[in-house]
Amino acid sequence: MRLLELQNETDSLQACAAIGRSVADSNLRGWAALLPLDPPALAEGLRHCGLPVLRGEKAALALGSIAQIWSAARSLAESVDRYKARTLALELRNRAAHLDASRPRWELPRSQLPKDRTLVMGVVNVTPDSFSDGGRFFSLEKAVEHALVLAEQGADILDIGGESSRPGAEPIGASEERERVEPVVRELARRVKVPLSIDTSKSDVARAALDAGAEIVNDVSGLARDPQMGEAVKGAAVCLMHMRGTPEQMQAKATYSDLLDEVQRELIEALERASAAGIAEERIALDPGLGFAKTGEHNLLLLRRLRELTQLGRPLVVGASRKSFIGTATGRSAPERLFGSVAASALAASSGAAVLRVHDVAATREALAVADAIRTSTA
Ligand code: PMM
Repeated sequence: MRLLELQNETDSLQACAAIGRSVADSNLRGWAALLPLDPPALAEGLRHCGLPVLRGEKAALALGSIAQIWSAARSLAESVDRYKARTLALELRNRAAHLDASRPRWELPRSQLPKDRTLVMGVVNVTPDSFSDGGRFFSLEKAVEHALVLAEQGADILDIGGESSRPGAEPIGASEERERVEPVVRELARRVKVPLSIDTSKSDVARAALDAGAEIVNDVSGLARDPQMGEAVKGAAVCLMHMRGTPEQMQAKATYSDLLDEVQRELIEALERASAAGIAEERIALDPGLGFAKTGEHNLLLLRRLRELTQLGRPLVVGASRKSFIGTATGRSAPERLFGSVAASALAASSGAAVLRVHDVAATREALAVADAIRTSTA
């Protein structure tokens, strides 16, 4: 069960297909709750609470604004006595409440992130082969110097990575990755106030970076790759990204029958791994993983319907910066994708992203100042 935003004809037809309706309606717009047919008391109850309900062979859609869906789900949760229907009604109410709420806080172990604006996570790649800036900052001095510039430009978080995760990238060993990032983290922890994040899927690297002064672990595998990772990140904050497989073979897994549904389900699995490892919910952010087991079209759809992911109740990190779908739209090579990247960041911020992971901090900060001013205007 989840909430869908039907923005256009394609969304409407897909929602009809998802419920298995033989006569598709192309004119459904606004928000809808996608409901299982079992227990029947759920769809029936929401209809009784005033929502129009469309039934299909496989599922049902209850239509309304977020506030209407929230209110109907709340009334149903209070009135229905069957356990399963009540549990689902409560879940629906919570999802609607998350969608309507201001963005949830991301609590870090030591630092306080600014509350009043969309945040910028500056990318510090200490790699010889990252797709957009590979090799440019591949030494301790260069990486630190670059990170200091990003901090000066207003980065709220610095994300340090020692292994390229571009499609097809060859993995490196934990000790090599650790040798690349640990000294950079240690030096930055001494020299900047900005909270540091380590971009790794390896528990050894995460532990070393946390010891050296990082407070966030940005795991592109969402704690799926290294079984020791949960234990390693216990005292830290985490960013759990969606992907499938490893960077080497992930693009072969970019097949979805319902992208938004599958990404949400797999992010919920990552949340469950984090919770089983004892990580407090307030310490977790989620990321749809643009470009990771996604085609260009998948990236565009995830950005267009990003708001739906806020129903999971956690802050969203989005990394669109310089990725190839921006090159497809603009015809630009990776280092020339600044304007396109800034546009994607501003749109993501207006659709619910809480943190933008970017290479170009100064330009993104300015664009987000405008996006935030528009988003929060009350006149
Ligand atoms: N993208 C890259 C690496 N790490 N982490 C998160 N959370 N989200 C992303 O989108 C993401 C990431 C690949 O980009 P890069 O090679 O330019 O760092």
